[in-house]
Amino acid sequence: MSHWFISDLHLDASRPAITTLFLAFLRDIPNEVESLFILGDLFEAWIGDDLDDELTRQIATGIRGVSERGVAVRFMRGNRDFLLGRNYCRQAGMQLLPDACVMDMGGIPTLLLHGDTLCTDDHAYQAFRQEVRDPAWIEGFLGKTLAERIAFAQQARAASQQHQQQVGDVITDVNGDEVAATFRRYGIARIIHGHTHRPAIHPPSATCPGERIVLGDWYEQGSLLIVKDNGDVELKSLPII
Ligand SMILES: [Mn+2]
Repeated sequence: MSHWFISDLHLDASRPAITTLFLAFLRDIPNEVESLFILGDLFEAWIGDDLDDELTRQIATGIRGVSERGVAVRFMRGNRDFLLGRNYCRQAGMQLLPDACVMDMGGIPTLLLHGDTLCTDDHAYQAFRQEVRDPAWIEGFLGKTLAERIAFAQQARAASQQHQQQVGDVITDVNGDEVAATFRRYGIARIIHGHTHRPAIHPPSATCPGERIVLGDWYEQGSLLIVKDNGDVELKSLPII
């Protein structure tokens, strides 16, 4: 039995090849896989479970097919789809995980994260995150009309792109001290996260007490991490069909 991990698909109607790749990936997951973890940013944007379009329906049907074959599908929210709620999870047959989750994986105490909380050098983003994760803000936002929410999402996306260009690569990556502090805080030996779009397996080092595995995004290809029974890992990319 193995656990499979993906994140940062950023599914969007404007990139149909990735939707096709993901639906084929879902169909091909062997029944022997114990669970599929989706660690956030499954969708490029999410403005509420009441937005029911062709893409969200197709993806819900595809994911539900996997869970009906006995593979547990577990979803953690990312910074793009942090409003994805229980209704959509139910529709897709996936279990909603809290933002930080400790699990034993192949005998290794492992922390699962989307990854944005590790990027503490990006002060502007962390301030934005704190604002929009406030329950009162969320309630207010979900009370707006669909048109208002779509306009907000477009504006937030444009601002985020501009911000990333301005601050550069170092600021948007994880902060080493925060990573080390996170290992100590949770007492774990491995972190698996996405968000930074920098797929890699970082072994423990003088400054970092555990192993950090970063999932890749689904832009030019897919990206998959397999954690086997014995804790061994395989990080691979999936070519666009
Ligand atoms: Mn992200």
